[in-house]
Amino acid sequence: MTRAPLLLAGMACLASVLACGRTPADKSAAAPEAARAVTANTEKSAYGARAKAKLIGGKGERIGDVLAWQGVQGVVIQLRAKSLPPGWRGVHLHITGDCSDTGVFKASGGHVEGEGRPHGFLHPGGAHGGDLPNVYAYADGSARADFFTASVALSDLTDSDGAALIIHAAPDDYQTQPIGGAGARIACAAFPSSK
Ligand SMILES: [Cu+2]
Repeated sequence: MTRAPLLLAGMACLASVLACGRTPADKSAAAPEAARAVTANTEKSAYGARAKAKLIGGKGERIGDVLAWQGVQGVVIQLRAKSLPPGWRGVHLHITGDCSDTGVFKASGGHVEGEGRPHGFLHPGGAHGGDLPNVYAYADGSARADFFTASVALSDLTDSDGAALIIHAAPDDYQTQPIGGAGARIACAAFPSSK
């Protein structure tokens, strides 16, 4: 995505989807009110719109899927992965939907920065619009997480250059610049451009 100003001023919400907003299953009951709310808050993303991305590992092999789903207040991002190194791993949204440089994944660019704040949920001036909480990979390499962020809209992820979800080799400490000490990029999922 580009560095356009954020559509929402709030920090990313770290609470669970159930605690923080409506679940996707509530769509039918909430739809009339949701349409008005999205107009006010996200301007260009339709409530319920979705974008799917294939998660690839360091050799280009498919190791999972990422689904981004526009809610009323922000985006739910569902990560389903396997074959990761066990332990905590940093996860961020990067600015370009390009995973073509397999195993390096620098083509995805830097973090979605939003309003130009520094990286890190625990940085006093943070955070990047693309910051997400760490994910834990179990001993079998599998990881599952549902994230919610109010710092991006789905249309930011599917803009003219797309966006990528990157999994890093180390966990994000949420403070160190510029990426929380999360190290190398070990997996990449590119959201396609919708334009
Ligand atoms: Cu990153």
